Amino acid sequence: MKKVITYGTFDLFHIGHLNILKRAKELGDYLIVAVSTDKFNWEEKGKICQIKDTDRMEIVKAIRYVDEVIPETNWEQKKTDCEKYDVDIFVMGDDWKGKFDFLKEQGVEVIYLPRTEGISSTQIKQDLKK
Ligand code: C2G
Repeated sequence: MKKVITYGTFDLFHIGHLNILKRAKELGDYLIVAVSTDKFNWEEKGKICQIKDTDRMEIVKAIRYVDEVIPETNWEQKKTDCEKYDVDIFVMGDDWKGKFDFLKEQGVEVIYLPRTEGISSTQIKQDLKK
């Protein structure tokens, strides 16, 4: 069984999120998604989410392409997650291109997929403010 993992905030879940999860699942048989906690988002990304982390995890878990959801609490966990879950493929949108290539050293295939143009949680929030 080929296992795939990806990471994200998935705030205000939108088609860009769905597209990456769909394409990630197409690369294997089992998709694990690590969803950033509110604490991690605030402390490490300076992001305040509109949707709290427990709800974001529940929404992602309900997506048909997703087999398992885990919390993302720090930047370092990718290495240990890939070992712990016996991951074959690590996937991220190409806005992260090159940032996680170190995972190749532990035998994980690293794939950056093109982002979906014209949509982002930040854009949605800005539009709502107008
Ligand atoms: N994404 C996409 N197209 C968009 C928006 C997002 O393909 N229009 C992808 C991103 O590239 C990412 C995933 O959807 O792979 C989740 O995006 P975010 O929720 O914005 O996640 P981010 O803040 O990039 O956090 O450790 C990694 C971080 O947790 C990633």
